[in-house]
Amino acid sequence: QPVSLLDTLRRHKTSGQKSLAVLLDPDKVEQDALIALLQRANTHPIDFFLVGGSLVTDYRHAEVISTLRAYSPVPVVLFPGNSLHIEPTADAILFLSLISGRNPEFLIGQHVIAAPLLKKSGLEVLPTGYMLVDSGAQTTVSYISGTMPLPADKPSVAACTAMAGEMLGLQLMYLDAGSGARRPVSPDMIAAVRSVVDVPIIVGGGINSGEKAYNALKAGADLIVVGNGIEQDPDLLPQLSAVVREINQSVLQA
Ligand code: 1GP
Repeated sequence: QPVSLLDTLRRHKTSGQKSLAVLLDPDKVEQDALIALLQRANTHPIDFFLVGGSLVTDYRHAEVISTLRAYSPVPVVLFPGNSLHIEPTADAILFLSLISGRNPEFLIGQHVIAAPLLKKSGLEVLPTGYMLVDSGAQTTVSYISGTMPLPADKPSVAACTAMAGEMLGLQLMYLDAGSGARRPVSPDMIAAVRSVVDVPIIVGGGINSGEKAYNALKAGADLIVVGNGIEQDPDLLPQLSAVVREINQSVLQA
């Protein structure tokens, strides 16, 4: 029986342990750079890999996942943009309902199409309330999904959205400023969501320094997702990994 990632995330949330996920965009990832990253991850651990994105032009999910499998025991979670992005060789899938938006296609439509495929796939399905947060510029995901992001300076709107998502039965909340966001989700917004829901909180988009990672985790994120930051500067991995480990050490010692 494989370990349930949802159980792991819930357990970590309860004990205050934080995690780091690296997002790999299958369009951009290069084999040599990926292998180098995986070797670095032996000394600077990563807890999860996310594979995907809102717009994928070269469907290389299987190839990327097979490299991950060859070099790393770290669980692989799909981060799909739509119902075409299902790759059964991953461990799990973020089954994202775009609750910050009002486009039925991304709230439930794509899910209906994906459901029978997911049932057969053996993937662990992680029901996730996905909240896009305005980052000052239009992101690919906002354009592709045809939705307006949550206003960045309205933590209470995010909090009510997350509450509703939890009441609807969603098991994780993902606050995303979008890939390459100039401004990450504010600690105030993360804290506002943290104060009203019990489910683990994922935060991503524009986290490109140890300080931003620390601020997100301290505000209440359980799992941070970093894509562009590490892609552009692989030396960021040791810093981010250290931030997560230091918080976890202090939790263990408390
Ligand atoms: C985007 O949350 C992810 O959906 C990661 O964003 O590439 O900016 O780290 P970055």
